[in-house]
Amino acid sequence: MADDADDLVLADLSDDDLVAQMHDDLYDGLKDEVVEGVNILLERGWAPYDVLTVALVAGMKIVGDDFRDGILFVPEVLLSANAMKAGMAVLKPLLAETGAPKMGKMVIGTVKGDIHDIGKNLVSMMMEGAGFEVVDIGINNPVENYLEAIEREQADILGMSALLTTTMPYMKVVIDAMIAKGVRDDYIVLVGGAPLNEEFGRAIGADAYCRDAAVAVETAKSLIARKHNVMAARA
Ligand code: B1M
Repeated sequence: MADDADDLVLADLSDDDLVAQMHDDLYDGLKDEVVEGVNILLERGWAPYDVLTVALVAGMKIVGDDFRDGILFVPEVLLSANAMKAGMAVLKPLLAETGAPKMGKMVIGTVKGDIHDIGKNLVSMMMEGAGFEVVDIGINNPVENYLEAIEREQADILGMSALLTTTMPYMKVVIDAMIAKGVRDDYIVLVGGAPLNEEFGRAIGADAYCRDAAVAVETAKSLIARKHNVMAARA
């Protein structure tokens, strides 16, 4: 695949062929080529969100499937993840550039024991693009990090991400600690990550499970609006 890629002029490809090639390049962890592909699609007038979902997220899905099936291994997937991040870095300022008024503040982080951050970064980007202020506390966060950050930042929303079935129960540890501290109802708690589902979100006491970044944005908007309405009614 790499030899073919050497001869290939990405800019000469049709949109469909370019997207297919970008999926291959993402699979092969070819960071520069992925970035070049992103720039070409943008120059052709693609919306940043479409580049993100059609070229990058869909490509990463192929990587994920082959990782699951034992065709790809951690080192290869790391290269793909780095290529994905490089492509996302080009899109980040464009997605955040909507000039929308600030909607609220979210602290987001991946839970303790878990270092997956691509989905969390994508949620952060989309939330910023929708006008939210986002404070990203990174990966592998123990409960203390979350509690300290939401208080320090006076956040409206706490977002937690987990990609492993072994780390997703830690979200409940965080929510239980919020309850014990008497601050649970001061925040909207949103959770997400591939192994979660709605039932899990309900069972651990989150306000909502978000299937993807777009759902996270819509859910955050509607729950923030509801919170503002309740506060206005109380005033
Ligand atoms: Co990991 N890994 N990984 N991995 N990895 C998975 C998650 C896995 C499903 C692969 C598989 O087997 N099919 C599997 C978990 C199995 C399970 O728990 N049942 C797995 C495993 C096993 C592991 C290791 C244990 C492997 C090993 O070491 N033997 C290890 C664990 C390390 C650790 O965390 N302690 C490991 C390591 C890695 C890499 C380091 C190589 C790399 C991470 C690089 C990085 O993130 N910087 C990696 C990757 C890339 C994956 C896959 C292939 C892709 C994840 C991803 O980035 N998806 C993944 C397979 C898969 O998910 N199909 C896999 C793209 C991303 C856009 O989607 O993260 O789902 P996602 O985010 C979405 C939604 O879920 C949602 O919105 C996002 C955007 O739409 N969302 C939120 C996510 N967080 C949210 C938070 C919110 C709201 C929505 O808050 C409000």
